[in-house]
Amino acid sequence: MRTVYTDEHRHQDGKFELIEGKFLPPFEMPRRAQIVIDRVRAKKLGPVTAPDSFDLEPVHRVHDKGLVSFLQTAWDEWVQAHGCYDALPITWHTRGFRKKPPLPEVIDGKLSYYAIDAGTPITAGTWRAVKGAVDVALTGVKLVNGGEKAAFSLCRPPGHHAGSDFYGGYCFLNNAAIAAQAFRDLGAKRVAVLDVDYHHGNGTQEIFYNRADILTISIHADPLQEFPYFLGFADETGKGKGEGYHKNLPLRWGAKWDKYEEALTTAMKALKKYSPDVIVVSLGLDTFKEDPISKFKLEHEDYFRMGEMIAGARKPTLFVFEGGYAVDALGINTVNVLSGFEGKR
Ligand code: OKP
Ligand code: ZN
Repeated sequence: MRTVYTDEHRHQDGKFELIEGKFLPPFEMPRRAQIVIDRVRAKKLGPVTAPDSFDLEPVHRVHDKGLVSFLQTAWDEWVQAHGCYDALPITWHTRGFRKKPPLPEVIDGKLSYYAIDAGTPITAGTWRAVKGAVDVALTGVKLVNGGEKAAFSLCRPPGHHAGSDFYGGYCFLNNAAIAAQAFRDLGAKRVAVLDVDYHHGNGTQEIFYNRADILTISIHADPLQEFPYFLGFADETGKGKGEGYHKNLPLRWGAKWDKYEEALTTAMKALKKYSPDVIVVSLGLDTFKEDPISKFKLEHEDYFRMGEMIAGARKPTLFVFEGGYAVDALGINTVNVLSGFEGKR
């Protein structure tokens, strides 16, 4: 299959994230995408194409205009206030505050308003990288919509934690959600998003929660144990018209392939029953046993099987890259899924 890729992602290169009480170099680093594109080329998965440049209309179909323009100007506002340091919030809009507060006038307040964590630095190049990732996703849509059986959008930074009007969890704009909506706008009647990242795809869930035209399914670590903690439980099944069109399959820490396969089998059953015109896969590889921030135990070979199972739906499929932080193994695991999908081991 074809891979869509651009070096623009390198402009998201934060100095620090706040994790476990320490300021550490971000786990979400440029080398992640580099190692994956290197492996795609080494294994001759297929041609690698640069993305087209799209305007922001498909972004505004899923994201609040305020969030989008904030992401474009936040760095300049921050530098003016504080100088050249990564922009991170330290206050959040939580219980006990006004339900719908006005947007603060100052940059610190805006960060607190839009961010969900202190692990997602806004830097000088963030917008450039984020726009590149969206272009990569939308170019993948164009390929699959044009008749390719499958494509791989090698997006970085990832997207599935970003919701209609919030960002965080290393994500700024939701590449997979933008892609899913774009498929709808190009004429697909039903779209399914399958999220296999270790973390719950809370942004994707929120964006499509009351819609029946986009089925969303996420397999992830139990939110009682893992980020993002406050969404992703099994009893969240959609709302209004969307009732029955969202599925969460949380697994406990330590899950190996046996547990994972059960969940993926359940997901694939629901997906086949829905019979979408196209599938978007939020492809995170942080379920790997050596991932430094995650606690599932998948092995290299399990990713072939994952790809084969997804191929079992026999639908046009767009893979959108998400997480995965065991960087040395990331190329192998990613390409294993894609090769498995193509029936090659
Ligand atoms: C982004 B994606 C570690 C906390 C980590 C955020 C993780 C974001 C993951 N216990 N903080 O879903 O791979
Ligand atoms: Zn993740």
